[in-house]
Amino acid sequence: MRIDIVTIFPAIFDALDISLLGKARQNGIIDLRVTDLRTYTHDRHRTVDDTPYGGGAGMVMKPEPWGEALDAILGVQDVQSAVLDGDPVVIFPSPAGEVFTQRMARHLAEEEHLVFGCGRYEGIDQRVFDDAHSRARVRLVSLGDYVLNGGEVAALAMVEAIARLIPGVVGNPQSLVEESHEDGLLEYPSYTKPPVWRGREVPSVLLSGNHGAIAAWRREQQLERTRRVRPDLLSED
Ligand code: JDE
Repeated sequence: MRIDIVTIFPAIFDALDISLLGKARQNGIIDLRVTDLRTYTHDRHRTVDDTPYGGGAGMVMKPEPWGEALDAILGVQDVQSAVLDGDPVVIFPSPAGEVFTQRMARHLAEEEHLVFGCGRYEGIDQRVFDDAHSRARVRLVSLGDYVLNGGEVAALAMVEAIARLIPGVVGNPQSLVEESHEDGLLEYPSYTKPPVWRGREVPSVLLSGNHGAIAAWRREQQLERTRRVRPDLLSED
């Protein structure tokens, strides 16, 4: 999979050089490229923002550097050709977007080419999204109902959630199906040695060797935990 990231803070994505994702890049499973938006400015101060039309607090990201950056990544479209299924998906992390889920991560992990556009300030000139729509499948995607200073940290989270689902990135594929959200429930509590630690015992069923009883206990723990902290997950289908 190819992943492009456009940002004014490329150093934030140095985090993707390490651990499992770093290995996947070395192995050629993921072709990840980070573009500094300021590469596509042409003034002495490398300006990427300006005051909002209509007034208001804060600054808005100018359209021109975004247009040039996306032209370089997506290519310039030859007239009014339709946007197709196999076209790149451009994701703008934004509190105004649809909420990112494990289901969305699974779908995006099947794509050939993802582009993350990381906005700063109070957002990006709306025409950048409208223009990108003519060449790519564009989605505004939110991590949740809170505001970050920029899309970078949200993009990092989404890249990690998506990339680990690509075959070969996570060593043991079984670990992908046995985790929170893959079956719509939260994880059961886990224990390892020693059997008693600071007077706290591992639940005896886990030491019983009775695999049926262990599976039933874990399922009950998942249901109880989900009911208690995330009842919304049980009422959805
Ligand atoms: C992503 N969940 C939250 C923030 C923004 C007022 C203040 C800030 C692309 O446009 C953006 C992006 C971001 C950064 O992302 C998040 C986020 N998932 O905060 C703003 C808009 N209005 C705009």
